[in-house]
Amino acid sequence: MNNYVKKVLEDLKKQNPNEPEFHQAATEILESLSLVFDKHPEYEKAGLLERFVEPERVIMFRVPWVDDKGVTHVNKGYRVQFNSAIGPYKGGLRFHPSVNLSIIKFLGFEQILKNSLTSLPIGGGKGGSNFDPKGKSDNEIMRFCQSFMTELYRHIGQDTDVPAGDIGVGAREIGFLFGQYKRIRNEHVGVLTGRGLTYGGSLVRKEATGYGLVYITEEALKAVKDSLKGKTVAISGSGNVAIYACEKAQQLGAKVVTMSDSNGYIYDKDGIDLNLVKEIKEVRRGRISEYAKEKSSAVYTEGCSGVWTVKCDVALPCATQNELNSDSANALIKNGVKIVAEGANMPTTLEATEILQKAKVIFLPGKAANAGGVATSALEMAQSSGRLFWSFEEVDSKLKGIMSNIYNNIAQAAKKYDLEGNFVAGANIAGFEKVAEAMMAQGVC
Ligand code: NDP
Ligand code: 2IT
Repeated sequence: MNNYVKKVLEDLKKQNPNEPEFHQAATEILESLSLVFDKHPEYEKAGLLERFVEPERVIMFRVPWVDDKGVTHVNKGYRVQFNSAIGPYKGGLRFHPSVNLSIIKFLGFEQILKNSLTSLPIGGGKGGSNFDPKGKSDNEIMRFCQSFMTELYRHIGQDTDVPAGDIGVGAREIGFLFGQYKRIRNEHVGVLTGRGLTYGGSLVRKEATGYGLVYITEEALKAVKDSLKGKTVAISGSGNVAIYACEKAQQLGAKVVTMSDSNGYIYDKDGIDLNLVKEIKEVRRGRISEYAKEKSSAVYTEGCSGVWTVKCDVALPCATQNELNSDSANALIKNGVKIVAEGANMPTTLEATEILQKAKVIFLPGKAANAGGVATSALEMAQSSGRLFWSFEEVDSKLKGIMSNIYNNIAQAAKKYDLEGNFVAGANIAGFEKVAEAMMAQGVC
């Protein structure tokens, strides 16, 4: 590894102890960038990498709220404004009990390069809370969101920082967060994306991450003269990304046989009945195990990692970080998997990624493969600023174009550095080149 890059990575680990997820993301990214720094000694003089790995701003705050029984709770709130070189900070909010600074920093760091890959003018940020929305009433969710926004509002803005959804933050939460922002600021602006269609949202945003994931998967298969038609697909998760990845894969003629949640997974030999999944997850807010109770062709198994032992041609991890480890990678390879595309952020461990790449499985990293969500968020921002509302077809065709462009850019960047077929390196390099150029142009800041 380039000596400068190595030193910055070592210092990062020393200066940010107890942040394993941030170390993991930084290790993958910096290893890929080593060759870029060999070519650009001027970057070291400008302290570019030290600046790149340090968030511009980290905001941490208390979120007090009162439950339906009158009991007061306090959660931790975060917003990491990582990099604004190419545009206002942009990235989702995650509400999940596991949320901590390390997780928000890894997500924010990835987001910088992901957003750059979309070719749209958005910087990188991420936020969230260790609040657990599961089992809470709508009123409790509303009070929590109002309290969260009562602090966050002063740090965000349509030209400053534009949050959106992520795990545990969907249409309901975005609505409550937006309502509170509007009330405090007296401004109806595009300060959050993923808004409802009646108050400034964009068509296709709900579907965008899953659809985009499948569009880029199809693009990668096309490059090897193949397609999704007739393929067996394993999907993990049963949330926003998983549901719309399943929908588009089915539309393109694939058979999706699995979905999961944090308790277990279902295998349906006849192919997933997506209407039933939507009813269980989007309407009832239930568990995926209910599917097998209502569908005789399906089997439910406790534990979520077993999903990767199901025979498939295409694997789409769409749940959470580090859900696909070396054992899972080996099981997928043994069953003849052809392509793994990450719908979630960093779902594959570093070791599993290496195993898959060595076995010549096409591997599309999350920052490229799941960029369709944030790209469509940027399209929502454009519509908000222009006071416009584009048709479904218009947004969908832009999304398709963006995903195809991302595939070509990451393939070419890998080729340029003699790493053909290494889409991890390609995505990191292609994403970084634009950010580096913008940072250099703006001086030491
Ligand atoms: P949702 O909250 O809609 O769904 C999350 C799904 O993943 C649920 O099925 C959930 O199961 C499962 N899951 C969450 N945490 C865990 C865990 N610790 N172990 C096992 N399963 C888990 O979130 P999204 O679909 O929006 O997000 C999924 C992934 O995609 C995340 O990594 C997110 O960062 C990424 N992503 C999301 C984008 C978006 O636009 N929404 C854009 C790009 C990436 P359970 O219900 O049991 O918790
Ligand atoms: O990880 C992600 O890219 C998201 N959760 C979506 C972010 C956004 O701003 O739409």
